[in-house]
Amino acid sequence: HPVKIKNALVSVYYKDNLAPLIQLLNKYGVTFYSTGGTEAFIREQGIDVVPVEELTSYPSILGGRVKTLHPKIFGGILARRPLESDQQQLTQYEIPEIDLVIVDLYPFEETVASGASQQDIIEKIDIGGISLIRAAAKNFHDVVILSSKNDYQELEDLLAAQDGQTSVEQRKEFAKRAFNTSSHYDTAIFNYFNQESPIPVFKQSVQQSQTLRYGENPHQKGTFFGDLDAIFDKLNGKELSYNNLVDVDAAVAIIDEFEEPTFAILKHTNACGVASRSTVKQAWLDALACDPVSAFGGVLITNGEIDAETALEINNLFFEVLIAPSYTEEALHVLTAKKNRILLKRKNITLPKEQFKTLLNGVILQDKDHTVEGPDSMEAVTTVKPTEDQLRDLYFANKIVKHTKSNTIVFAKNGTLIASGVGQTSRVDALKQAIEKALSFGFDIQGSVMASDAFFPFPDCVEIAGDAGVVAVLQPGGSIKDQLSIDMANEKGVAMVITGVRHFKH
Ligand code: 93A
Repeated sequence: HPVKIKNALVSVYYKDNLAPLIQLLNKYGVTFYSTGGTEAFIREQGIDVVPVEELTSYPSILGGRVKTLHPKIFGGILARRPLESDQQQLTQYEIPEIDLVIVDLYPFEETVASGASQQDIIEKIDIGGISLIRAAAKNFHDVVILSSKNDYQELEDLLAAQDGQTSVEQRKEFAKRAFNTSSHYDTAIFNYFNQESPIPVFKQSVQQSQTLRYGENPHQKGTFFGDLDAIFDKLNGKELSYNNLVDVDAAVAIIDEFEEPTFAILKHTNACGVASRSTVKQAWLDALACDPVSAFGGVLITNGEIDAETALEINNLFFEVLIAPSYTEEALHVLTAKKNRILLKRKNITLPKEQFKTLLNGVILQDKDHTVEGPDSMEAVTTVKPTEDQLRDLYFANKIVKHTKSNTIVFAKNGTLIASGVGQTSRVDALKQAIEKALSFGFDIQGSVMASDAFFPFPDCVEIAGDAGVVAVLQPGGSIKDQLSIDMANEKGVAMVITGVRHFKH
């Protein structure tokens, strides 16, 4: 049912954006009740306002700790309008109905971040404001709650369009946002008291959620909590599915390893093509050549601009998603011809450094795998030392291996992924898969380098790799039988480097 606003309680810490809303409400004849600073602000607008002290017949006490915490205020917010007994009590105790509450809470997080003293931080735990928000949101049936300055404009628009009224659906939407504000606020306070293991607060993830068409499979339900618009501009295509999202996440993670123009093609979160070249187009052609069979229906990502020429090449492939930081207009013209394919333009924003995983009846929170060892962190342990070119390829292979499902073996040559074995239950199987794939696509393994995500428990992998033509091997080391693998490398004339850092991806 539509509600016309008669009385508003306004108590905001930051006053930005408030003036136009107050002016508009004033035009609709709204009566304002307000706390100290806000009251002064409203008066400065030339608008009349009733101090809460006048309503409660109580001063603000304890240095402001108790300002609005009073039945004359909460009664007017919480009273059930349709309930006769509530109405009688409002009359009996001379409590005005409050049908709009605007609160901007004490800036708790900001105060913590500023390095303020404990005393200052504790004072910024808002009690009255959070209670006003909860009360008004609970009574959304009759009350509008604005708990963020981002919502002021929206209410102005609604009121202007609806003759000063709001609908119950609109009030419920504001109530939802209010509980998001209050839960976020309390999580921040909890984290301050619990600094050893704080709950990460993804501001937008809670507010923004989207129901997916389905989960991993059509019989599974799925919802994404997050704000894709903050990361990408979607330029074309259908809605991202659960599996698209998982692959897009993996694609973004791997491409961010590379500085030079690089293209990566992913299937089921694993790279089936990666190449670094002097141009994006050449990177695309060489990434595709790695495994054109797997590339079908894949997720494609680059760190450079897609021009028309590159677009025409990509256009030959059926793919699900393409991600790039920019596209020329001609490239977009080419690529948007097919309506379903998803084109994402990546924005320049930093993603969270941590990740969640659910398991059993809980969740794991861990740091993402940030490190990747370059030539400076590679200790050559064999008689034969890797050449400069081989070191560069080992680095390239190491960047791919850490983003590929374990157990994994990656072959690379000249800044190109030659083949990989992915997600195998034994390292030898991963190696054999890599060899077989490389050969089946006509690659000469001779001269390739090999990276392994974890150590070799036995010398067999090095033996097989050496026989296949691999010239340099990267591994973290750490097996009690490391020496056997090193001896085998020496026997085969293969260079080996040890990084000391394992990159499992389960
Ligand atoms: O210290 S409080 O928790 N006690 C209260 O009763 C109370 N009521 C509103 N803080 C309280 N507020 C907060 O005061 C609001 O959330 C808002 O942040 C601030 C507005 O104060 P002023 O209008 O004096 O600037």
